[in-house]
Amino acid sequence: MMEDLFASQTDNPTPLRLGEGVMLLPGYARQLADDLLGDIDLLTVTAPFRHMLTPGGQAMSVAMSNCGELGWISDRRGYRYSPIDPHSGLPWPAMPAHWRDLAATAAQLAGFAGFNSNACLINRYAPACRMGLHQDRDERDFNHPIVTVSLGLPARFLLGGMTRSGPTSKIPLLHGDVIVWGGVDRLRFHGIAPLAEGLHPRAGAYRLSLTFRRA
Ligand code: MD3
Ligand code: FE
Repeated sequence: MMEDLFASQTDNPTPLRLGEGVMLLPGYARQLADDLLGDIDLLTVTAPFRHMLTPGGQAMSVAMSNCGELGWISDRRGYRYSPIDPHSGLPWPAMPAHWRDLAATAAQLAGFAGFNSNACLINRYAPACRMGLHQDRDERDFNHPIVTVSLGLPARFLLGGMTRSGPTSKIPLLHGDVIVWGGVDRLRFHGIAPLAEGLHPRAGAYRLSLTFRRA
């Protein structure tokens, strides 16, 4: 009985509105999570996780890879999207069709019909890894939403406002949670608090996030 309740919640979660353009779909990707983690293992044979350099020359604590037509990269020359993985000199691996479909369906549930992502940044957090407050503004058209899937260890997501200073709210993100960010909230400052130690039954000592974008 309880299992049925949870199953239906996962299939058809009640979207929680966290802001005018921010929708949390709790557990929406939970049933796909094992497949997604297996796909990540395959994709990162071709495009291994690496610690990119900030423009200031510091290695990021989060390890990153990408799939899709374009991948987000950072180095001393700045932040940008590239069709080529600078590590291998090869195109990024293709985005699995079911990944793109998951992002499009989640966006639609949140009220953004027709989201056709062409870039997926794969972030891997080990304990103590963090992502400082920033805006995502390397994309061409901020009218497209961003869809994030969280896998593995739980994280505390920090949601700020339109400036770097000012209060942030902390939102727990759990294995299988999906968030859609768009509209007036697309350019909000956001980050991830330092990851707590832990072991996840499927993902081990990591949190992985998939961030789908129209670059
Ligand atoms: C909130 N990643 O890759 S979710 C990033 O979980 C990034 O790995 C975090 O921030 C992670 O850039 C946070 C993604 C996210 C993306 C865009 C947003 C959150 C957002 C835009 C506005 C508000
Ligand atoms: Fe971001």
